[in-house]
Amino acid sequence: MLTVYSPDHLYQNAQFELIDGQLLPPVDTPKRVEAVLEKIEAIKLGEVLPAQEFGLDPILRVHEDSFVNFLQNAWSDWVKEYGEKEALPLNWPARTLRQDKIPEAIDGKLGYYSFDAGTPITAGTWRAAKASANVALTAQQLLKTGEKTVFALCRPPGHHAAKSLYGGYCFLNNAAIATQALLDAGAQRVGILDVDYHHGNGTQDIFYHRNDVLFVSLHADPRLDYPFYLGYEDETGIGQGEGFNFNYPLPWGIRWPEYCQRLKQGIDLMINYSPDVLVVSLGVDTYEHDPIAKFALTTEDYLSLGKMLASINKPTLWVMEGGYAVPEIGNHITNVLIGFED
Ligand code: Q9C
Ligand code: ZN
Repeated sequence: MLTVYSPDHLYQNAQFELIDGQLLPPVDTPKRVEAVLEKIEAIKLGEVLPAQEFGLDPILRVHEDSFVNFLQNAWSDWVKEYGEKEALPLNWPARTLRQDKIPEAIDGKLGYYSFDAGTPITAGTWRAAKASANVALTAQQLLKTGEKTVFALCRPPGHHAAKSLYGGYCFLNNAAIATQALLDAGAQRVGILDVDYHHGNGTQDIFYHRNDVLFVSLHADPRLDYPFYLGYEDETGIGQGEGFNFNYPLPWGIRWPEYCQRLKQGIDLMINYSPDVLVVSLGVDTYEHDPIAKFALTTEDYLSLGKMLASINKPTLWVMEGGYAVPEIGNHITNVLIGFED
């Protein structure tokens, strides 16, 4: 299997992250992707190709202009006020506050365009986020030119980023940008299967009103876990998109036998939809020893997961999302990809 990789992810390298009431070393570290790359090279999974530059157009097909503009300028605006410290929001336009005014001050803008304080903007954030989108777009292009399956080794991840919201370590929604590019190039239907531990709130939101994308997500129950405010079972799409969104909220501690049953249901929905292309938001934070998550999949289970997704039998674009057990992350990602190809 081909992999697409960009070293520019190294530019997202925060000093601190606000997590569980403390400023701690970040959970989303550059080591995650470097460990996956090393494993891919060690087992000779296939060629590793660099990302091509696609410019802003495919990004603006998914994200709002003003949001992209904000991401490009946030660091320099922040530095003018506060110096070179991580930019983190402290205020949000919650419930009864106004949603229709975009503040001029950077503090106001950070809150307006974010939904958590755990996603630091740094000097290199925009460069890394853009490169990550280019990784997914390059993989998408390879698929269009006849590859059956390609792995986009994206970082920062993307599935929490909505049209004009960042959070959950995500700035640009790589899977959504690649999906839209596939549709713009002539695909009629794209299926997105999100197996990251966390609900793909950004991806769901982007395609919620549309019937040209089927979104299926398995994730921790939002009653108990991040991102908390989306990902319930009764979110089934709106308007033309009704019936094209499926959420499977799962309990903490879930093991493979039960997980596999729900995954099978999601796969059956996908087979029934018969997409031209399958996009997989691949997070391996479902691992039993993941430092920020509470499912209980084992290293071997990822082989089975990959094998199961092969039964959908469609051209498949893999987009890397979460997974924070750095010593094992390479095994888990490659197990999925090997299971799929076997
Ligand atoms: N108590 C992805 O996996 N919150 N993002 C962690 C832990 C943020 C995860 C809090 C989790 C974001 C792409
Ligand atoms: Zn996750």
